[in-house]
Amino acid sequence: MNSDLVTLARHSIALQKENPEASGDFTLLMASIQLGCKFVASNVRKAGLANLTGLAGCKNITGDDQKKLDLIADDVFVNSLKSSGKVSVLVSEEREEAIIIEGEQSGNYAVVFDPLDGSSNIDCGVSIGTIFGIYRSDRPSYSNKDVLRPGREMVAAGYALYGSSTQLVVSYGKGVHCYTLDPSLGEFILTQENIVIPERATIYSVNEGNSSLWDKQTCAFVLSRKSPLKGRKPYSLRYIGSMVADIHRTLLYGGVFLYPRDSKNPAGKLRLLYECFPMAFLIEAAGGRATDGKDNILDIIPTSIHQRSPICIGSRLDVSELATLYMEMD
Ligand code: AHM
Ligand code: MG
Repeated sequence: MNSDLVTLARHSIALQKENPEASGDFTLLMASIQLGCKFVASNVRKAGLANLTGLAGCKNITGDDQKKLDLIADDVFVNSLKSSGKVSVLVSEEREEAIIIEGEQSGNYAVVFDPLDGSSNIDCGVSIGTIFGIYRSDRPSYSNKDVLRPGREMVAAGYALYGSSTQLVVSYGKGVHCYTLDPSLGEFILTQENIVIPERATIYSVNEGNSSLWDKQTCAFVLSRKSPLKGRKPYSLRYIGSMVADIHRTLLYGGVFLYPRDSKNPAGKLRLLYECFPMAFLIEAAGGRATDGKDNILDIIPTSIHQRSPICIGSRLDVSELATLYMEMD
């Protein structure tokens, strides 16, 4: 039995030892994110028992039906992050406007998050997650501008996966680390350090039911995975419909996950700030790549907090092949 437990706090403090500017604020901010994740994990586990499944009866800003757990998760993260005293701007998928925190409760970070991603899967017990990205925000007056910045400027990003176990996957800029919740201790314990994504793998992940609406580059790319050139193996299709679960598999096993633009959704479906950016931040830190077809996802400058983006993300060589198709086919 391992008696030298490396908790997330211990690990992140150790990683920051070389940073002379580290004040401990980031560790406190991460503690508030961990608390939110533990609360959501516990409620996801008992959702069917505690009457937490089903719709709340309202829609969010991007038109999705909100589930009861969407709203509970949102409240828990907002309260936990606000009370940390380390945050000045909060953007949640579930709220139309950014929350600006001024005065004594305010701090030097801005956090963007999707409190419960993949929530259409709650009622059937499929894995769901929380996604977050963190910017530093040192200005004296705080506004949306603190988060309308390229994803590359984030200082950390991560997701919690509420699956067969609860796992928190985080990058503080360099490396990607996985912490697993030990329910008996209530602590996230380091279980994988410096995860590296395979540079190619034979898995593709996309909602192929939309294929009649795709552009020709996406059609050609997906066809090239299923019917590859001689000598290459056809890829397997894996699609859960929960971005966190699909990206977690992609990070560990490699392959490519796509949510492309289509004729009904010309900007794609997934949200840039709190879905695409954090995932691209993690996958790049693990050696992979993320593109919208033309630009690296992390280089896009958002113009609004709920902006959508097409995304192709995963193993470097696979993603590069889609980027090449976009360059070659007009
Ligand atoms: P949500 O934020 O409303 O849960 O929607 C995002 C989810 C992602 O987790 C997932 O990748 C995608 O929507 C699935 O969409 P679709 O059902 O169109 O395949
Ligand atoms: Mg979402």
